[in-house]
Amino acid sequence: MSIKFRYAALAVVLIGGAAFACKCFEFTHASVVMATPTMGAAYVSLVSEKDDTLTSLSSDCCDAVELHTTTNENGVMKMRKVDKLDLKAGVPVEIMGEGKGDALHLMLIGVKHAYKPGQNISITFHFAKESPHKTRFKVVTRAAKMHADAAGADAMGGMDMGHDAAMPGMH
Ligand SMILES: [Cu+2]
Repeated sequence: MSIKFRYAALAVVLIGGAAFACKCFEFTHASVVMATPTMGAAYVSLVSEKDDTLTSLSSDCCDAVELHTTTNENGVMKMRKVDKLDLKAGVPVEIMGEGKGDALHLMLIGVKHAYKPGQNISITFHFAKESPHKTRFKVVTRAAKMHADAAGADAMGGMDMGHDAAMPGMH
């Protein structure tokens, strides 16, 4: 095989890869709340273009990233690992923690760096069909996450009167 031919073959592989790449997934509200310096929870809303299955997660940030669900067992909140999550085409999956859907979250285990609010963590999502997708999560305070959750609820149900009343500069 000549060197020229080899480069041509490589070019076909690269162009072919680009032509078949799709956007495939939409990630919104991606945030991380650190619980301790070495453990955190990540939240995101995920939509897949096609039927697929989320099979695992990975990140340089930590020893492991796991999908968890929180269940109430006789008044005791327990977290369980979820091995895979089916995604239906066009249907958003809320990995948004307690009080939303199945109370799913991504658990960051063995975090290797003391992340502060405003910094970013990249997490790669692995799927049964589509190639892996990396998305960026912003580290926020617990208060900021709760505020964002409340704002989302208000957007569906009306105005947040408490905030309007407290706003300075209104005469
Ligand atoms: Cu957890």
